Amino acid sequence: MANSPKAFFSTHVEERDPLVANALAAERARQQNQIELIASENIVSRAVLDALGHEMTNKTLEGYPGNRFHGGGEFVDVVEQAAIDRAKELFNCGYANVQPHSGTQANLAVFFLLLKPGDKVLSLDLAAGGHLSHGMKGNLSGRWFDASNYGVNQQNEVIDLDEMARIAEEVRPKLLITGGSAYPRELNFERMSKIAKKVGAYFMVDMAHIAGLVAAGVHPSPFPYADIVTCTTTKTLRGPRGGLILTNNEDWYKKLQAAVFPGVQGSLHSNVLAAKAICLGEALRDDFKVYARQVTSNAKVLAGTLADRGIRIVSGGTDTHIVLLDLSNKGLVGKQVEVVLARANITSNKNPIPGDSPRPPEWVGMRLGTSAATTRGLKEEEFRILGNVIADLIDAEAVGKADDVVESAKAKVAALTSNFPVYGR
Ligand code: DSN
Repeated sequence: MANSPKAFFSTHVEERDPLVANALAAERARQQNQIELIASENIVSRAVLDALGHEMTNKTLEGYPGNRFHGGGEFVDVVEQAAIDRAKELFNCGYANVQPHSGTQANLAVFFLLLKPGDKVLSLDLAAGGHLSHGMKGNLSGRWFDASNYGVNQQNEVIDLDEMARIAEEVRPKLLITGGSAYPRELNFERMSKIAKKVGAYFMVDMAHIAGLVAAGVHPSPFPYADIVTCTTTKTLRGPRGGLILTNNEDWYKKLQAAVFPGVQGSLHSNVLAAKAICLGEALRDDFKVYARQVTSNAKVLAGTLADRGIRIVSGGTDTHIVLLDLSNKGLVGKQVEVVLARANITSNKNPIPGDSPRPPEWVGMRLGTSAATTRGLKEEEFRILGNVIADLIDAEAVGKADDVVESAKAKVAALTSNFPVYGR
């Protein structure tokens, strides 16, 4: 392989690095041939991919638009400012920081802003759908801060707000957090903000999973109730990997800039800021509202179809894109079902459910999400088919007869994937 600059700038990955090229090609085919039901995933637009693969990735910058530590930032300023303006318009708030490299980084910046090591936080239990960056012991948030949890009511599996209020009185946290990664129901931000206020806590909403639903008005907005809001741009919002921080508290604007940079991050990811601007622009369009309504409608159909087939849905249903299954009455654990669904080209993940074992191999939960398949164009009819395919596989796996149904399940999935191609394939 020639080493001249000309060759360096013109040789594509297939020639330069066949190992990586093969993996990229295989991943492209996997995404085309599998139905993606992992709730945190989605499929970004071609325009977002254009930005992620753009030369803007070469630009190193620290600081904020118009006030950088390096020269040559004028075009990154354009995209970062567009992302800020669009995030503020989309979520109807006064401040947006669009630089966090992930949702966890965004949460860390909020901790950096509001807390000192040892301060108390109160967040949703991981098994009830919370997130590891809200105080899990293995995460910095749990190592450096004193975290307690609230959970869901044992009967209806919905967040027990009276219990949350009682625990908040007992713990007296400095920060009350809601949101997470596997809670399928609508969050009552108004009541939670009152609970926080009563005990003198700041109220933070991590809307990582539901940001797209909030943007489209399909889920209530955390504003005006939350003091501070974080999210990823990845999930229902359908953008690149990255985070956002939003607030209406003017006293925090300057401190938040410093909390992200240099508080918890160094230089920004220029090309990702361009991709964030694009996805936020897309989310302002009317067709995004149509997509978000379809996401929740599809989730209701999926939950209903599975319930009709005797599979227990945690909390009895869903208000979001998430459908959480309890496989215990089938005598199965989540991992078994994840594997059998994968054999039929359906991608999913095992997940704890409220009260589940702390050991992942013993989790009896399975989390499904409808965003990515909805982006492909699947509607209620296709989700009914998919629900029945999933139920067939679960029922067969429960009696050790998965081999009998995998091929027919795979054929039904193949019909869906070829009727609903991604990226024009
Ligand atoms: N929090 C993880 C999830 O929900 O799958 C990754 O975003």
